[in-house]
Amino acid sequence: MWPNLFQRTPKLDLDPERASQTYALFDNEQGYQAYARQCQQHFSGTLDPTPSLLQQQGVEHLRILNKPEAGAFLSRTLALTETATTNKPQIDYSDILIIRDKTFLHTWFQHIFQPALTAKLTNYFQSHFLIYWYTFLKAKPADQAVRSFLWHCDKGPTAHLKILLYLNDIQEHHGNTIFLDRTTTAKFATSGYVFGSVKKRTDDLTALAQQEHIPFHPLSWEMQAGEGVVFEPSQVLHRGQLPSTGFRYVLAFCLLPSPIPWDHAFSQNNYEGFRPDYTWHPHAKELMQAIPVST
Ligand SMILES: O=C(O)CCC(=O)C(=O)O
Ligand SMILES: [Fe+2]
Repeated sequence: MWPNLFQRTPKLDLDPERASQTYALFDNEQGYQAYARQCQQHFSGTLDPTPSLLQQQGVEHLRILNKPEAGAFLSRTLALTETATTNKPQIDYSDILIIRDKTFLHTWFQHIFQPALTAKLTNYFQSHFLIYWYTFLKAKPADQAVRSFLWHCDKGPTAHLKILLYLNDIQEHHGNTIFLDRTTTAKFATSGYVFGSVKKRTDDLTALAQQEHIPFHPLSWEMQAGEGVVFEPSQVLHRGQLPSTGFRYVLAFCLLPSPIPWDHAFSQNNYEGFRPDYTWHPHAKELMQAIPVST
């Protein structure tokens, strides 16, 4: 088929001020930078001075669980999850699966946050960290990408991370997540693409990259069950790639600095995230108050 040469590229919503305004909102006005510093002051452990790939480029591919463990977690979870709670299916084609068994969750999360991963995250934040929220997503095959499946950064503080743990092999679904590193993203932020309106997101940044002379080298991996990516969602552009041949099961974690280790924060918080609706505390001091820091 001939490409439609007359089709005009949709106009992107560009505003170069928007990225710095968004970072200032969370980091300064909403107190998340001061919160991160406070958490660092509470930390008395040792840190590794060698920068990880995560620190260098804002995204790193990881083996988190071995394949049998990932398979066991997935089948056990699917058996425990009676009903999939449909979350805005018209928006991002994902169901959120609710895991109610808290002992099961805690055991699995301890498996996931092994000492090596915990050390990497601690090195990144230079403090303890906590699970701000987690979500278990079942993305269904669909052909029109929207929202998370278009290039975007997540609004939020600079000091925050996301982990996407893939629980089944890419060969089962052909979905994925694609990233641009922090340096490339900063160039797109200067061009005004980052944090534009959801309606003006695009799945193809090559034309803007060419126009702005931005080297364009997206990063992605052939994700196998048990592999994951950890990334800076507010500082690296990313987009999901919709599954086409089966369900894509991903366990996602949103992580923030913490004055106490993640498992204390998690268990003291009734094995729940700190934001059931996935929004941000209006001010980070409200989060600090919600964390049981023993003095
Ligand atoms: O589903 C994906 O692969 C991307 C999800 C995403 O944008 C996010 O977790 O922030
Ligand atoms: Fe995102």
